[in-house]
Amino acid sequence: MATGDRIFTRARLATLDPRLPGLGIVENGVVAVRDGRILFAGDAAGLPAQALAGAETVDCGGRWITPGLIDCHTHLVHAGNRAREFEMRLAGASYEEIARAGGGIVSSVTSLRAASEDDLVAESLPRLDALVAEGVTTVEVKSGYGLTVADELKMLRAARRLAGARDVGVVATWLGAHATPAEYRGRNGDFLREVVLPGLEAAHAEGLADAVDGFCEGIAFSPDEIRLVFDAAKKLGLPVKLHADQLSNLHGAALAAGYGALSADHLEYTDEAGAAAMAKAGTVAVLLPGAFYFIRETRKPPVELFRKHGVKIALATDCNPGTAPLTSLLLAMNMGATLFGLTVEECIAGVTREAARALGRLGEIGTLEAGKEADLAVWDVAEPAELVYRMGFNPLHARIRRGQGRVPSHSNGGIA
Ligand code: DI6
Ligand code: FE
Repeated sequence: MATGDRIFTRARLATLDPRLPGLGIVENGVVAVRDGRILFAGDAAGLPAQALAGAETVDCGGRWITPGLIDCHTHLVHAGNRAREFEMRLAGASYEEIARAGGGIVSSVTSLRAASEDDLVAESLPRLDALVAEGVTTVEVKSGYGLTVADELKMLRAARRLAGARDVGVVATWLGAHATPAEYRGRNGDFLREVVLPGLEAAHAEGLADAVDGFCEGIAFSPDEIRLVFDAAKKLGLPVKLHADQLSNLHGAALAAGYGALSADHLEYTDEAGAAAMAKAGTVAVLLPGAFYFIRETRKPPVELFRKHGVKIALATDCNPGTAPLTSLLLAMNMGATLFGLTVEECIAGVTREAARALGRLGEIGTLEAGKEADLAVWDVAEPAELVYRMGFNPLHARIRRGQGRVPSHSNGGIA
């Protein structure tokens, strides 16, 4: 047995180990780390004696440890904001009026194109820091506001650089088929042929695309157009995912499942056939309650159907300037519970194990199991439900990424 570098002791674990029921709770837990990976996570009595040799012991004072949180759907890299548009909407302006006044997604595209790669990194870091401060150790970031080959690549390069600027894992997703830019209005076919498909190849060649996404919607791309993008992704060997059935039911969930998609996201209008297809394909339902809340949607995703068919459910922020200016995964969990009726277990699994599954990274992250990356969040909470229950309060005590990170030793007032 190898020697552990660090052993986190006196902890209560929510391991999310799928072999255990519920959250996979271990009351008298320890996590032993070696070379940035979990050597052992479980009951202290089962800690291999050899793991103790030469290892630093970190006393967690009885606090809870979960896997590091994973935000599996964001548009974190963007430029500018749409606060003025929000103000106009509050004053009663319609989406069309805002678009005519130069607002909407077009304004985000204009800002993005004007920004340099350095600007994008600088603008995105405060948003990333907000996520990291809540224990996020992996974040997915999409392109989709550049809508030229050069500007989409610029977004993804900025996304990659975030991983170097902070100790966080970044999964980058090509979302060229997000919106049709003004210069291609009414010519989606040309836009796909001239920008989305060649841009995808360029992103892949530069190692900038871990997955491929699209926005399948009446105001965006049709199912047939999405198929073109997915066929190209498959040829490159890239996994796919889809913004599906957010505002209407174009059967995007079933389309994504037909391609073996990692996830289908939003899903407010998904029907039972869509849920059944997702279950069969193992496609994760990524629910985005922040966008539902912000656009004051009233139709909820069919959580009961997902449960009935055994579709795995993840939760994410959808952090974007138009429909979800949200940088709190803890709040997304609370919204998942209050707005969509998810259980505490579903919410916590949704930002750990199921989020990892939605990124195709479950073999590496998302649970506290031997062999995985030692990404941990240590919480000052008395019970896991508190992570979902509070609004606007951050009980993170420490964040451990690949075994590294300081755990303050101060007392937390008696939780231990
Ligand atoms: N779903 C959305 O709600 C948006 N994009 C997407 O794929 C909104 C994009 C925006 O308005 O900036
Ligand atoms: Fe989105």
